[in-house]
Amino acid sequence: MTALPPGQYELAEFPRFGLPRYAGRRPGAARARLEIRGDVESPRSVDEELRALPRVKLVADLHCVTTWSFRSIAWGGVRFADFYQRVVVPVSRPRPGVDWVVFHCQDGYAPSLPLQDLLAPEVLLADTMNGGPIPIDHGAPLRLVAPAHYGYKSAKHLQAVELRRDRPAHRGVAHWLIDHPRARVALEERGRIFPGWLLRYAYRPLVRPTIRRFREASLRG
Ligand SMILES: Nc1nc2c(c(=O)[nH]1)N[C@H]1C(S)=C(S)[C@@H](COP(=O)(O)O)O[C@H]1N2
Ligand SMILES: [Mo]
Repeated sequence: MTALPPGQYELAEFPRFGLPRYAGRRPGAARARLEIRGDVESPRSVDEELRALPRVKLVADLHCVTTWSFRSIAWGGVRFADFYQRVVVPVSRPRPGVDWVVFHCQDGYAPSLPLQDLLAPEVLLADTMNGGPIPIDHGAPLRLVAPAHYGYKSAKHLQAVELRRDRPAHRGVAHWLIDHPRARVALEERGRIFPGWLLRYAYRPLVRPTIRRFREASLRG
């Protein structure tokens, strides 16, 4: 097995994780459908179109910015690039210059990434995990899988994609200091201004309490 990226350590179990304020928000699983909106000529809700795309499988590691990684998760779904080129472009017709995507989740979480990064072949809209439907804790009914980016970009419980001509000024995930526009794992882009290696030490003590917090929230249902 290949080495972990800089500053990461492996967890033996796959935790439910996020910013503590999202721990208590548990969207009910529903059929995967996606709203396309933003700088497009024709905002639409797609459902059948999503199901008609070719299905792919991908085994990938998840790297959380707080330094834990969970390895070899088997995802199934459709490529984001296929969704963009075969559904978004013909159906919703993005306006010229669209180069950012904001992912709106059922729990209010809303990370964003450059469109260019999302067109990489390993970026999926996933609806299965390890051979079954994605469990609610891990993002049902549909989640983004973007293995080259820290976990905070991989939107769970997806409900809408917003296309934009610029990076949103709003706080989509958290304070701007901890929301890097690209958050590439290989370059240790954990946040802004502070170098990634320094942020390791700030984040690491938060891992255990956050896992506990999310587990307790899940048990309460
Ligand atoms: N909707 C939503 N997506 C989310 C989060 C969240 O709280 N809500 N947390 C993010 C963070 S910080 C990480 S590390 C991964 C964790 O995925 P997991 O809960 O399947 O381990 O989900 C990301 N996507
Ligand atoms: Mo994370």
